[in-house]
Amino acid sequence: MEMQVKQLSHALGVELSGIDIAGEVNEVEVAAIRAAWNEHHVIVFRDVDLTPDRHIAFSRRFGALDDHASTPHDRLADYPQLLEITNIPKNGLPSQTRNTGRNWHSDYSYTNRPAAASMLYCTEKPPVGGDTMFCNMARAYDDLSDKMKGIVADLQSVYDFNLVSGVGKRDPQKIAELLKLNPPIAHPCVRIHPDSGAKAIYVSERASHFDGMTIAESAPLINFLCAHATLPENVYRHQWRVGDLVCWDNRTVMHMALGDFDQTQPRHMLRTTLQGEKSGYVVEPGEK
Ligand SMILES: O=C(O)CCC(=O)C(=O)O
Ligand SMILES: [Fe+2]
Repeated sequence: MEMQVKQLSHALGVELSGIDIAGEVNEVEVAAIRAAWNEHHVIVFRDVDLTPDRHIAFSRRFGALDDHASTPHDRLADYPQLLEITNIPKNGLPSQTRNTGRNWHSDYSYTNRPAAASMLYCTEKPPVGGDTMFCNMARAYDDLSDKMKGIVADLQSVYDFNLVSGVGKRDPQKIAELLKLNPPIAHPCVRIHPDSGAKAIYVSERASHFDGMTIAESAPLINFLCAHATLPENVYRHQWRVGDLVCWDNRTVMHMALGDFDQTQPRHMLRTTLQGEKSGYVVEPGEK
């Protein structure tokens, strides 16, 4: 059967069907999925029955997987390639990932190996809400004036783990460990997609400042770029169903998990992360 492509919003996102991604996927199918992914940045598969092994096997067809050593507490003990994002309490304690992803970001931007892509699978969801939003950073870049393109080309965005949403609500000892693992790091403010050559803005709500500038000097431009990128017309909002696998390209997309649901209702997701290239240099925290 041929792969079907259904557009989900104007700016980004398509639903792909006609390929059994839980089974054997051939090279032609991988190439077709990859082409749709490069073009539309977010791809959605519905009604998929994935075990951890099948999730990992399918993800590996698109590149090497991260073992999530930058966030070691959140990976599954038996499957370090799977990150667990859930509000279901663990050993009687609140889950450390119950607020994961609540501000606009690109995965692992605060590491020296920013993620190439992420593949998130929904195993349990609340009856209403728990949506995730995605915005197209390549389109946001293309829409900048030539002058602004010149300005951002010269900048390095500094990512600070302290700006990850919900840090204050996590176990302080674990946070200290994560800050040590992930000191502030500067990456080019324009990221170039290695396959498509597309340029995309690489700034998010987790960028504290631009290297060589103060926090106060940087804030107006960071705020502008984030507001510009997350305009409603540049966003796709995914309403989850159990069995959805949503894959996004972290080089061209920011995303945010909404807290728009009853937190007493379980939500459970598993994520693989495709490793990106090594990038960036460690810097001192920003000065006000
Ligand atoms: O829970 C979600 O919808 C997404 C959380 C997130 O930011 C991620 O998995 O990278
Ligand atoms: Fe994320």
